[in-house]
Amino acid sequence: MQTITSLKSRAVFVPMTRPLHTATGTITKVPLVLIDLATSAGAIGRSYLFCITPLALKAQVALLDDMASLVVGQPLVPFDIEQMLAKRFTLLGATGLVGMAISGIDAALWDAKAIEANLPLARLLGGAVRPVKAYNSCGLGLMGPDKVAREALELLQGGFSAMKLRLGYATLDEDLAAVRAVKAALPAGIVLMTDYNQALDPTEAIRRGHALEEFGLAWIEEPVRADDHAGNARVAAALKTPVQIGENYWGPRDMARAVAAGASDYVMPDLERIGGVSGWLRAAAIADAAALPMSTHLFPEASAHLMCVTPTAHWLEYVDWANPVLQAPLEIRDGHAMIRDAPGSGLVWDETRVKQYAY
Ligand code: SMN
Ligand code: MG
Repeated sequence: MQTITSLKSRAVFVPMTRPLHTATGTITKVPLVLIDLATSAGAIGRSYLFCITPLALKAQVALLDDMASLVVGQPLVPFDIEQMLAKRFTLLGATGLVGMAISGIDAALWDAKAIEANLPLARLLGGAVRPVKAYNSCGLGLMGPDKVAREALELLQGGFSAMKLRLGYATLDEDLAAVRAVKAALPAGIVLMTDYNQALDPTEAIRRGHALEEFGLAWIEEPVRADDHAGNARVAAALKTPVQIGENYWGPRDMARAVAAGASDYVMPDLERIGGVSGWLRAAAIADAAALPMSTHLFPEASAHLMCVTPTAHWLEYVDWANPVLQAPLEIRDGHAMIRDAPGSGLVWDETRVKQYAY
């Protein structure tokens, strides 16, 4: 039985092609923690965490370094390690940096298992490697109608036929102006998602949602506070446009509560919050049982593999944010993520760039 011989984490702060202005603030550089988990068979499993702000980088690395003591020397059995970590952190709470660390370790364990099995992660999990339908999420922040219209055209590169516009301007009129400008700039038939990043209260979300109905948006994401299941349910019931949430589910049980409350029409768990690959598989079962289309949130490299074993797979969110530190970034062709038929989840660091962007 292979064992885990080391768990190493490093912080990088990498440049972004397009800065992202969301209703919660602006991201101009990407704070990532890169995880390398080595096994006694000589495999290295990798994953990364997106810390939103560089202020969390040192703490995330320190936590992972300390958690290494729980993992090193253990057999390479993701299920057992997930159960052990869940128990250890029950009283502290497996959310925030702790939840992210657990998810990151889990994703690295599965990557190592796939590498040891000499299989792409999708195939290790019993799926086939196939093109995964993706939308372009690299930009379209709160920049006003002229800039978003220009950027929307640029986002068609790569053959994308879908993209996501951030909303949550101070007024409904500004939201409408941004949507109108993007719709006018794009060819007919391009699918447009929108994301409020929790900016509204339910009453305002219903008011704005009704005003947006004429545009035939693919979804309205996180219109209200992510943990307000009742509020999300009110909005989802009131609007014709589907409501999408999920990037802030802390594990499958949290998701199950939101689904039971009818909080959304669509779900989009986030690999680093849902509990890594193990958490994703349980989340996919919940979405399947409730017949909810399931999309991904960030982490397109590993998430593309997971979509190949997600019964209600909907849209892969494509961002290029980790590309500067990847030897072989995820390839996009005709708006689809092209998973390489190579062992693991497709993450290999470009060590020169990792040094260059070390934080
Ligand atoms: C988002 C989340 C986190 C960081 C940047 C952007 C956004 C998305 O909510 O869904 O892409
Ligand atoms: Mg979002």
